[in-house]
Amino acid sequence: LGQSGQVIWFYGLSGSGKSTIAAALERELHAASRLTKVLDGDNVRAGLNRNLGFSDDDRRENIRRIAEVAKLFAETGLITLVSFITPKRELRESAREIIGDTDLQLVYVKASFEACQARDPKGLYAKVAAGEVKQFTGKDSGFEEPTDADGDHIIDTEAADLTACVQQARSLVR
Ligand code: GGZ
Repeated sequence: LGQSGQVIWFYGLSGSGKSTIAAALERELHAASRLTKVLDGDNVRAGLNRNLGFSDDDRRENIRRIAEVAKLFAETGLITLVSFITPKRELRESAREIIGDTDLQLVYVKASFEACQARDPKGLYAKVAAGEVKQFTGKDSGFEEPTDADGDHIIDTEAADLTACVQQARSLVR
């Protein structure tokens, strides 16, 4: 990608800890005078991708656009921290094709549906239980966990505390 940019792509269920880890890592990197950009639902689905919902086709287009934008940011030398569910292997592979294998680290932020439901940081799982959210990942829309063959990094947020999770992510920064 030129310069020294890279993309660290956190994926996993809603409430797994992706954005929390990305935000904490960004603070650490800023303290070390590194330039970063976080891409997440709050700044991409709210703007560039506001016309997209949660059908399989819309999720595919969501991820395609995010990968293209992440590539552009990384080309300018930014450490680009991406935080989206990215529920299917096919979607993760499409990001790999767009960004290129050497400049992309895929990181599965692992937490079970039950753990995410218990955390429910935004009250979304309660709405899901009440039948108010359709096509919800892990319920009526699928999530494929990586296999060993995918070679993705795994950060288990049920097994390690936030500090340890952030250090694990930090070790991926070049
Ligand atoms: C999954 C949904 C849904 C449905 C709204 N399914 O934890 P959050 O709330 O703040 O972040 C989640 C976000 C997921 O969007 P992504 O762009 O990451 O998904 S994907 O990669 O699959 O395109 C969640 C909220 O949007 N949300 N409805 N039905 N998550």
